[in-house]
Amino acid sequence: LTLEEYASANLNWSSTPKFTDLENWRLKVDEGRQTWHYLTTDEQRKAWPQTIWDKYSLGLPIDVPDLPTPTTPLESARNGFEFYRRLQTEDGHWSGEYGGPMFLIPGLIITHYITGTPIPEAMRLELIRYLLNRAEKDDGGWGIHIEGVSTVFGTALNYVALRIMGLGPDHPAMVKARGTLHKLGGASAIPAWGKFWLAALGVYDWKGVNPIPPELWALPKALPICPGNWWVHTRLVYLPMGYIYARRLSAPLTTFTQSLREELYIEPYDSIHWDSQRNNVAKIDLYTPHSKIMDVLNYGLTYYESLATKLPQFRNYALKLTLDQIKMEDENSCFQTIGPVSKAMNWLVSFYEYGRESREFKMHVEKNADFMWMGPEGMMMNGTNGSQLWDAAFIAQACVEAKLADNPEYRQNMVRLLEFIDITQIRRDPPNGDKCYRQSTLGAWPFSTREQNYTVSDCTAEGLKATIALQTTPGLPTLVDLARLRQAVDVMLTMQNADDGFASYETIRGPHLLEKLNPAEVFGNIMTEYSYPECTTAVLMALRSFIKVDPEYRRAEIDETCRRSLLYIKRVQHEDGSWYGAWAICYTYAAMFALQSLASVNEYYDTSDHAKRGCDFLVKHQEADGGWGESYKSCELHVYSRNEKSQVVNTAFAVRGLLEARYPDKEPIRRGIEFIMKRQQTNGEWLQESIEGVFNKNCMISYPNYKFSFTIWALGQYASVYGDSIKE
Ligand code: LAN
Repeated sequence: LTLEEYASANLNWSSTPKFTDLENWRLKVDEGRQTWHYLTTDEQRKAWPQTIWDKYSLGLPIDVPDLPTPTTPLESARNGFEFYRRLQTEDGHWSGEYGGPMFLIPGLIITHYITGTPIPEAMRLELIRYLLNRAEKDDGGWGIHIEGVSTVFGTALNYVALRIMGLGPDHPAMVKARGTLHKLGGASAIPAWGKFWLAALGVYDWKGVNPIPPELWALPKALPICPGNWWVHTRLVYLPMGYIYARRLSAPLTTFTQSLREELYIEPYDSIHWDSQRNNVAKIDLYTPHSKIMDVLNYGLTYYESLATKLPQFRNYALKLTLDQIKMEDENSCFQTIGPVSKAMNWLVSFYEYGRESREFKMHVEKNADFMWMGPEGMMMNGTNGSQLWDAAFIAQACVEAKLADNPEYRQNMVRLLEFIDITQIRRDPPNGDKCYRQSTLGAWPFSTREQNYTVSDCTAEGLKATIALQTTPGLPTLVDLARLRQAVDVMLTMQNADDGFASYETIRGPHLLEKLNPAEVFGNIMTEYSYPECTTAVLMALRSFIKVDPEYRRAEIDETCRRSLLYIKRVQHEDGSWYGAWAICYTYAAMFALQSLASVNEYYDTSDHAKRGCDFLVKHQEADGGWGESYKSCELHVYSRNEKSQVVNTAFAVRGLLEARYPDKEPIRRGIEFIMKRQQTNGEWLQESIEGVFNKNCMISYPNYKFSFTIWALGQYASVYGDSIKE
């Protein structure tokens, strides 16, 4: 069946349908590239047997022997790695799901529908299974991320995705979700990005969408409002959005979309006053309300829109600029784009601009696969094309700290890991870098794969640290030579901000005042880059480890950069001793980094008021069971929020922070370590607990590998400081 036929088939599965046979799924890896394949014949299955990491990812039982009960931290770390090393893929990295956000699958599926691109059958079934599994138990809706409460954004979009994939309106899950959507006021109050997708599908009127003028791309870079000065993710989402918006492109009305128009709203579609919907956002969804200036600007731009259609020359010129930018972004990222939102949108643009038979369109279809991940609950769309380099860099450093890297038994694991880090370093600058506002990439490490091709400050830093840590381990080869280490340093040295900190992908290019024009409603701090304690510490520590292997190279600049980084870390510490973490949950995560920065210049608990206050904050939040458990609410609310249960990952963060700062009382640290050891399973593994990561303050994202890398790291670090004994 085509998608159109599925969508109008109104399937009403009374019970759970049969999904796929999980034993047929295989993960293919190639230089970090991860794609899942569904085998359909016995021949294929015989030629390509299921691996243990396939089974582990799918939640199938794996046969891993029990290990002797560890009595010391290093034994525990070793057991952990005994288990974890079985999951290393043949190209040397550790794969893993990178889900969490619940607004990614809908964009992809809506684009499949609009472009008439069939969804491979196994994928369609598993996407359905995932969305059904991820529906809120009580009300059947979806939130902005897997642990959040149901919102209009999550519920309306995932409802549409399931309807497109073939669930009929009378399917019990659809009835329940629709009930929740209607209770929340219906889809008219969906946030801006939801309005965009629904309008593209033809079930929301473009009049109800605030203007997204492509003319922005004609502005000179000297103006702060030029998109070249925004945070790169925001700029690259609004790029294709502007194209689709300016041309008001919607899928043709069919009986199916007609029906959606009736299902999604609590009022008759034709009676909706679209002009009043532009600023209508459901209360439950709203995280960053529009500023007054934003409303005034939108008012002016709406007026401009009525002119733009009458003056097509300027609009067409702007569309041409937009297309050039999209083309450069597609080519520079091998059609993956920087992230999953722009991925679907750029694909949609390639359909309207070049057509289904074009190379661009076909490349986009092919690279969609890089974002799809099969987990125990079904198939999800990852937040990037994976977290390959990031996870590899952490486990490498953890293994060195826990004395696993120089263990001859693990030499093969370490060599393959180093080979992966080696090939993932980016070896060139993007062509037309200036024209498309790109940061230099030569020598940088990306978050996922080299092909994805984006510099990230702290990924470069962790990549460099991991390389040096492995290459200085006796018995391991040198694959990345000094010239390439220097290139990594060169990139980092271009990235310090005027406020002395380091941001994520680029330097801060526009004033933070631009946040007043944040149009997304559901995210905070997305308009410009910001400095972060995590990124700043990572770079600082990378530079400190670099000078040990190359003491002369650009030494004065390095020293100055480090000095200033420290000023930043101290300046952003809060009154209560805490630091806010922007990329994982939350205060425990940031404290681990910040305390490390301080320790690098011998500022410890006993010698530094900053370190002392940082430790006191951590210790104050230790739970009775010896662990730390922080909830994602910390990120949203900017106050430390307790999780229902202590978490091994937060505990590892906190313990590492205290160890860095040489907290004088061993007992809280020892109890944290004991907690991590107690949570370890008899086969060496740690089980998945609450979600670990975050972005833009309001959306959580999974880092399942942290439960291995940071636990092993903390265990190793404890042993380095106190010796390999857990005794009081
Ligand atoms: C990531 C993932 C990694 C993360 C760290 C390296 C951990 C961080 O220290 C720097 C920022 C970075 C690179 C980061 C930025 C924002 C990303 C790409 C994500 C959190 C993964 C998903 C998110 C992306 C923006 C999701 C799509 C949503 C939009 C709002 C466009």
